[in-house]
Amino acid sequence: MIIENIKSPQDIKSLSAEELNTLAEEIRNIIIERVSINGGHLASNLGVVELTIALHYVFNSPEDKIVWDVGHQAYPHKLLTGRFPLFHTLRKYEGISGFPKITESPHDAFGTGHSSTSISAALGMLEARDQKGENFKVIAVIGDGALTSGLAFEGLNHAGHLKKDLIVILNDNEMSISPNVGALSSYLNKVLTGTFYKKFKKETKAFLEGIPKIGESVAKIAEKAEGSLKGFFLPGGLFEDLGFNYLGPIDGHDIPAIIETLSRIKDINEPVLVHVVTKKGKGYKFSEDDPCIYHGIGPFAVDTGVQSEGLKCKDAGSPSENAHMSYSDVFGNALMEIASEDKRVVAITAAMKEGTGLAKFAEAFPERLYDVGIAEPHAATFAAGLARQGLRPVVAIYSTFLQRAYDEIIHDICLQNLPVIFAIDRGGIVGEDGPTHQGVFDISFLRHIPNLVFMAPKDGEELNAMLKFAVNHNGPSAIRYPRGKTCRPSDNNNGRSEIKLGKAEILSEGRGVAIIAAGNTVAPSMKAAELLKKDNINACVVNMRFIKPLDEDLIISLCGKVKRIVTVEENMLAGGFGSAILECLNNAGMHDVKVKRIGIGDEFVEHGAQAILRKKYGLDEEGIYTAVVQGL
Ligand SMILES: Cc1ncc(C[n+]2csc(CCOP(=O)(O)OP(=O)(O)O)c2C)c(N)n1
Repeated sequence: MIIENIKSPQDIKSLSAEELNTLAEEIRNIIIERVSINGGHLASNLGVVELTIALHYVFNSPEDKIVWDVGHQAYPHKLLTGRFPLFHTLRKYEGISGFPKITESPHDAFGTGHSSTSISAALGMLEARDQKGENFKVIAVIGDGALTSGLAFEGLNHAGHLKKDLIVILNDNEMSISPNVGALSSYLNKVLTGTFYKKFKKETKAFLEGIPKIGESVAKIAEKAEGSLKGFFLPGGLFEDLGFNYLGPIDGHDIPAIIETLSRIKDINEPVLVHVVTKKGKGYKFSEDDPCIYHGIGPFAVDTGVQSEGLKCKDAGSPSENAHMSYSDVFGNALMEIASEDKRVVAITAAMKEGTGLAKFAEAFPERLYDVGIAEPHAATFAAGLARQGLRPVVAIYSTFLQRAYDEIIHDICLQNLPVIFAIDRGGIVGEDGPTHQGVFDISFLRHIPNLVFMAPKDGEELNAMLKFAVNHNGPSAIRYPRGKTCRPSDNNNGRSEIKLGKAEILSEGRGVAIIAAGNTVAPSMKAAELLKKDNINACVVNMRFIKPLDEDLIISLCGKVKRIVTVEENMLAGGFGSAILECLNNAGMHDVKVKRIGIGDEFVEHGAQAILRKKYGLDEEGIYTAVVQGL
């Protein structure tokens, strides 16, 4: 195989066009095979195989910096930059990451996982280069989905002003995770269908001829290529108005065509945007047919395309089947039920309709579902506007992406006490996606905001009840739940008391020690209590339910019965839920009770299976058991 001899991108520069195509085929097969075993991002990677080969052929990484946006499409890049021998460890604990990571390879110019950072980061690198008098190129590769974010536009705006030689490759596959949405997407579509072609053709030629030295020859190539490459050069008025020279659209699966284009724009000393058209999921029938389902997936059978856990999005059951459904699906079903009775309820997603369990809601209430694109800050303030006028917006968002909307939550929603509901999915340890995606900060960054009511359900039934509570609460609220399946009610002693503002529930009575948990740490705490019983230790287990307001009465009343409290949270210890308990005890002058907090210390949580990571941080039943026993 050619790939076996590619130790660095230098090794592809001597390959013939035919060999480059064979290499593309090999890379595609390796990715399909590996993702079918390890899970990961499939469709986005299959779409950029040829583009990645061409980029590495033309530019000299790591001197030249290729900055991937989101980074979920960096598998071909990893394979071309010396990581083929390690590729079997993709996304495994202590293996290679599913995203670019600067500590993993000098070829990973910038770490990422959240979208729309590439243009800003690339521009910063260029500016640093010039400040230091260095000499290299910087290329930002951004998808049409990632381009919907305000951050990307802030970068474009600044780039147009600085007029550096930034190269932006727009990888347009007309898809975000689901089909891309919004006015920008329609604009790109118009460009693709050639609406503007005739009108601007002359001007484009004039622009190309205006490029010093190489301009004339580029214009000739453009003319020659026009027939075969379907409109080789078309102007993108929007980008030109922002100060970019626009080239494209070009076929992103035609390696010689991309190489030729990149070689010619490489030395232009102004911002250039190259519009590359690719097919998401390219080269694997199932992902070409349904790039949404094969965007990010668990293990699957290559010949049938069927995932071990059944395909997502389409198989959510009814609310009564909550046990062993995913939290996302429980949420989606519960919201449908609530929305059918309460016309005020609308749902908002930031390009994550499927992931957050809103696909069925979108089908049932298309006019009440807003997909705002990858625009979390806008999602929050848009919700504030809806709430201000009497609606009950439910913003479903992953914990990690909610980080983007911090100021909007404080300034636009909580300060005005507006009834926006945040359904915070993937709160806690998410696993293989790693440190960019772990949802371990939300308790710390939300629990100090005045007016916000903040809940965490112990299981699917409780999520359902909390959502109903939140919709009827006259102020902002947030419900945090984890990635994965819900547990059985029996895992939590069948606890099912009514949700009351700021009230916890005791699931297991005991003396001497109390384990206080919130959300998905309740079930392992109950299991730990079972283990403790075998040692004749009867621990009291509290399901806190409300991280804010905290049930201070209950905590203080516990102090009469216990000398030790263990708190358990899938969050940073700093400013987390255990800290809230400490503050409560301190305020009440309860200095005799010892508190042991289990959670994440001052470090980022690396990638790996959820179970491995929970064990590492002592968040599983053995860890909780040990923390109790060691303190006695
Ligand atoms: C801030 C943020 N919000 C949401 C996501 C989740 N997400 C990952 S990839 C993606 C779609 C990206 O679409 P595009 O940039 O067009 O890339 P493609 O997958 O189509 O190649 C989304 C919404 C994210 N990574 N970061």
